[in-house]
Amino acid sequence: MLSQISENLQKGKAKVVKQLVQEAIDAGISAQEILEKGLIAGMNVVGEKFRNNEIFVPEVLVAARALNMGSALLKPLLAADGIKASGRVCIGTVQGDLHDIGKNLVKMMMEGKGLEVIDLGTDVAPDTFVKTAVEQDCQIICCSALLTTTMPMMAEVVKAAEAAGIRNKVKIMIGGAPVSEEFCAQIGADKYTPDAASAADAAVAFCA
Ligand code: B1M
Repeated sequence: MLSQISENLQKGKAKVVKQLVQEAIDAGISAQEILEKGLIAGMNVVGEKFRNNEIFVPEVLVAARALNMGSALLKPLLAADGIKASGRVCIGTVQGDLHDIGKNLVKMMMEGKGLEVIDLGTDVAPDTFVKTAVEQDCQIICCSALLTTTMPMMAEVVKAAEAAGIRNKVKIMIGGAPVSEEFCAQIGADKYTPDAASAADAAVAFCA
């Protein structure tokens, strides 16, 4: 069932994906397993084909739409499964970068753990992250980047937090396909996590 979800997602068959996700839920498969082994597994194949020029932007977008339709069904279940935690987080994709699929998954997993998540969307300027953290009293700023050319904006977020005098009050978490542990240390951010589930766990630990 999970591989059928993955295959149909790759073909962009959003309605079929939605139906299969519902069937998987009804069959008692956990929301996290459906997300990781069905939807994200399918999107990873799409990413690989896009990289190899086997498919192009329109195919990627229909696959992304199928992922979103499937994950919408999982959202309330992830929330119900989650260990409740209290904390407020702001999240966004950094300036110059419009990729939001991974960021939305991180948001969903964090909400599933009971965190309040302020979604700043994509193409978010460093000052917007910092202004939001100050005004909304966020414990964590979460930055996502998918392009090697936009990763340096994460360093700008760290600098903006320092300049605003909030660096010791707010944790800065980073992630996205090109980001790494080494890069995190290099720019002075607090935590790199490779996937949405570990990002949510780390955020809960910071807020505890
Ligand atoms: Co873009 N794109 N794209 N793209 N795209 C990549 C990233 C690329 C690797 C494809 C390739 O191989 N050529 C490449 C980047 C190369 C590089 O920088 N070295 C690339 C490029 C070049 C571009 C454009 C420049 C293409 C062009 O126009 N010529 C352009 C840039 C636009 C812009 O941003 N300014 C572009 C556009 C697009 C689309 C619009 C078509 C679409 C985005 C749709 C959308 O997001 N709404 C798109 C997509 C879908 C991709 C690929 C195929 C898939 C990305 C994705 O959603 N993956 C991608 C290829 C690839 O990754 N193999 C590619 C699935 C998602 C679940 O994974 O986002 O990594 P990911 O998130 C994971 C983890 O990384 C982590 O959790 C998630 C789930 O576990 N995570 C975090 C993410 N954020 C986190 C934050 C955290 C912690 C964990 O803490 C805060």
